[in-house]
Amino acid sequence: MKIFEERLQKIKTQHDLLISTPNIVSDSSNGVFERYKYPVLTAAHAPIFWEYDLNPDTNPFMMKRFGINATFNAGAIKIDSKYLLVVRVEGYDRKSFFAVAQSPTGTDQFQFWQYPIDIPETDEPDVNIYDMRLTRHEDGWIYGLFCTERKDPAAPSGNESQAIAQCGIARTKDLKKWDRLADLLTPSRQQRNVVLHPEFIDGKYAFYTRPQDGFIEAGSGGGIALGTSESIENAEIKTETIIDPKKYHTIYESKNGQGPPPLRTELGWLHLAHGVRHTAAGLRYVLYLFMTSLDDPGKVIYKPAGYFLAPQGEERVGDVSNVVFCNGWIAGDDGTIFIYYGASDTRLHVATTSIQRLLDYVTHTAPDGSTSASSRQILTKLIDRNLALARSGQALEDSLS
Ligand code: M1P
Repeated sequence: MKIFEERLQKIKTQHDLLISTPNIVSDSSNGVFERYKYPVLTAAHAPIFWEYDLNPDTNPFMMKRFGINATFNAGAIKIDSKYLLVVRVEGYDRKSFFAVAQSPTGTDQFQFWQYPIDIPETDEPDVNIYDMRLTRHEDGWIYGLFCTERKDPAAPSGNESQAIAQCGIARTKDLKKWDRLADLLTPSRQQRNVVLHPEFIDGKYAFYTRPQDGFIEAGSGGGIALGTSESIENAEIKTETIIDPKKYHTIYESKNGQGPPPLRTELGWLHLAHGVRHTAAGLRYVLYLFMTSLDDPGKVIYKPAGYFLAPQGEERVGDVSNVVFCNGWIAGDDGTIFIYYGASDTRLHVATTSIQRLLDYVTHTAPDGSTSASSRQILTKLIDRNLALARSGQALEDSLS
């Protein structure tokens, strides 16, 4: 009894401190966004009553009975002034499920609702579900599109890794009760990172997809695609048109994927996506931005070169290191944008910025010129302009040193 009580008290004190510690800006050096000192969610944020049996008779040593390994890659939405995340929660058993975490500020004090979300199954049960994108659609529903993963029935005997990823679809009004719709049908045998566009396009539901050849490799899949479906209850895309291709010697050389649903802005649809490239140390995942036309959401009109946000410091290390991944952002009423990004498949961080800054960033950062010479020319032009300003007395001489 003594062990139980001592441990419970200690665990409770640590948990209370974790939830109540205010988050503070730790880095605003690039002028584009602010990073924060603490992750907004970690495995340690899981409620104590999820991990422990709180009955001293059945758990005298106050042991964990259901371990939470990681909390990351969250869909995001604001309802009634609450910042709500549908978080990918992964247990020690490697299975992911979804749970809602709520905050009054968007940057700290996130607490999980009592129960994880009960996502109904289709006739073909999911083995693993993850990475939900929340879309408040103009039809009045909130949709959650997520990856549903099952073992590939064609896997050769002894191959316990070969899997098929597809897009599951559920909808809700309150994030509490969810209806499951049929999985999305597309021409691709594998799909991940599917996102529902918030508005109808030509009267149809529109989806960003990521066709891929294998479970990991996008291969001939090409990049981020756009496709439409007459129905959402039995959604089927007949044609996927690549709108943002992967490309040699870029940050999205190996694969890419739409992040959260795009934001409608005065200049166009603002997209946040992840790009992946191979390195000698494995895959590196970074985030980038691009913009598509309001008149033609399939047409990219701005695309800054390179990454917008890359893993830094402790973000670089985790179960799958060198990864940042974003599937949720929230546009606040005052124009603040909260970007929730998973770090190395382990924990969840937030970055804040404003719509004005993001528009400035996408419209004034040069596009990728595809070669070293082009990058050097872009930089040389900037240096020329700055030196001319200094010579004319419009820039501080000492800013040139
Ligand atoms: O492990 C990194 C990421 O890998 C997948 O993303 P993608 O399909 O683009 O490779 C997803 O499993 C994602 O959850 C994960 O963060």
